[in-house]
Amino acid sequence: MTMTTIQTAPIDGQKPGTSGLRKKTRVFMGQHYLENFVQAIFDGIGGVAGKTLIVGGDGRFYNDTATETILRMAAANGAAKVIAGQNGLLSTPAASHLIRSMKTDGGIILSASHNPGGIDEDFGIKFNMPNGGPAPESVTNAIFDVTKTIETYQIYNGDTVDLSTLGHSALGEMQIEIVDPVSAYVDLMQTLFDFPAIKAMIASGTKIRFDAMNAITGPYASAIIEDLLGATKGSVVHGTPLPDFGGMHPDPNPTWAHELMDEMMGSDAPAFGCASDGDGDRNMIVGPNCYVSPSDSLAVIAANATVAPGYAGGLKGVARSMPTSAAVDRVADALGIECYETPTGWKFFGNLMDDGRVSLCGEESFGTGSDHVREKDGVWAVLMWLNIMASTKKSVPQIMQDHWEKFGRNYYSRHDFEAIETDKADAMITALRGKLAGLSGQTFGTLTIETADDYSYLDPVDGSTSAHQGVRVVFKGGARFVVRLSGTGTSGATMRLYAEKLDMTNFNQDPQVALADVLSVAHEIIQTEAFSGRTAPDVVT
Ligand code: VG1
Ligand code: CO
Repeated sequence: MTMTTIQTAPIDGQKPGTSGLRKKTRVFMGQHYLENFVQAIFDGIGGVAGKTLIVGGDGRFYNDTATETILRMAAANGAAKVIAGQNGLLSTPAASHLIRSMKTDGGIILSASHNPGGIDEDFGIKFNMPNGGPAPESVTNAIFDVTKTIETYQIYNGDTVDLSTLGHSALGEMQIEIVDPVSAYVDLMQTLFDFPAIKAMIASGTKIRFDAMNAITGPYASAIIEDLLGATKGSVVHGTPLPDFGGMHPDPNPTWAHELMDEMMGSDAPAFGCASDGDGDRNMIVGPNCYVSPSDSLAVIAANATVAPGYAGGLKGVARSMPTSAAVDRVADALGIECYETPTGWKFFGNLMDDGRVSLCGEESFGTGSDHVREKDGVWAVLMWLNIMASTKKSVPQIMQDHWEKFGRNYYSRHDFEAIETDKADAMITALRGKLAGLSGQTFGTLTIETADDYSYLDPVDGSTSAHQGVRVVFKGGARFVVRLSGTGTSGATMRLYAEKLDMTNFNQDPQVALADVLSVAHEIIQTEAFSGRTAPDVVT
């Protein structure tokens, strides 16, 4: 047994953001960087002695080394067992499922999600609780506190670790189980969706394109969509997880999944197009010539979920992040179920799901999921859409048109201004906050401001409060814009500007045209150009 206590010292800036700690890969590769944070996780959750953990990641560069380090540190810290995905791979939703189904004490997920991967790109790590969901702020704060005082960490140096062979082994006293990353997840999906109906739809000629963006969902999508549901081989593209995602930016939005968008907007488009992100928790849905905004996707799923066997009993309630459009609120109203609004980040949905208040959750950032796990789930959303198409016998454009005719259309768009110098972005937000009190009643063209505030969330389950979760300005009639700074970036600050406007009669405008007045008032109030020098967004979704 070669268990070593290594002397270390606090490293600045190990504060988890919206979804774990994300930094440049080379930062994580720095001396003691990963080890300090892993020890802080262990200490922050009250130690891991006697506990069982799940470990896995999205396969990006450094995933394998980091997995092995975590195993060695878990062994030295007295963990009873670590269950790891083969070769260190697990999608985020699959990890969440294993944490829950194997009744473990939580898990560590290695991913920077939709951020690019590689030695010069991004890496990340987060802790998920025994419920399978991302650690809440109370826990991430405790972890951060440990990073500020850490003096030593424990690591086990004997023996080699074989991550490639399925089955049981040991590292010192700690048991290791290497599991197939895909099979348990595939079993779960079959309990939720009508596979025979989807299979029949595909057999009758419905063509699918799933762009896995060289990230983690390739093996999951091939097993489900090609092998089980019978889509032709090649329906899944970019299906092999690569350490640098083959240079792709694995963020499933129209900008980064442009190959898929080109195909779906072309003359020979498949009936259904979709993409997922680095770690498999995001999804984009596209029909022929018909991009589905994530907020609309959430609303459509809420309105139709009962077609899927796993949801046939109805939804308990729904939840959306504050910047997500109110399209789902209108569906919840019609269904007579509760709709909760939470801050950005999946960690805020966990309590609502655990408390049995909601079955379906979503974010405007291409995240949808349900209480089958405690993470958003890209492949799940794809299967839900396929189930809806198979059951309603409608195409994606028909589903959207019918939905808007019934509920109205919440025109929606997010504009991202990336890598603004941090002090400029901070000054911009500070100035904006300072203006809020005086805004209500002011008129800009045809828009009059009704309310303006800095969103603060009171968790109805545990009573905790999360303040400063985004500035929101609501106009008379319900149009609004929201501004917040990203908590997942690794260079500078990214300002996200979200705009929304409900239209009950005109459903086929370009969202950028429909929202032009809201966006222009937003920039007038924010003073974007004066503070940041930016005149146009880097990414529009
Ligand atoms: C972004 C999204 C947020 C999402 C988070 C993690 O956060 O806006 O909705 O929950 O990423 O998604 P931010 O703070 O950058 O706006 V994932 O798929 O990157 O784990
Ligand atoms: Co992700």
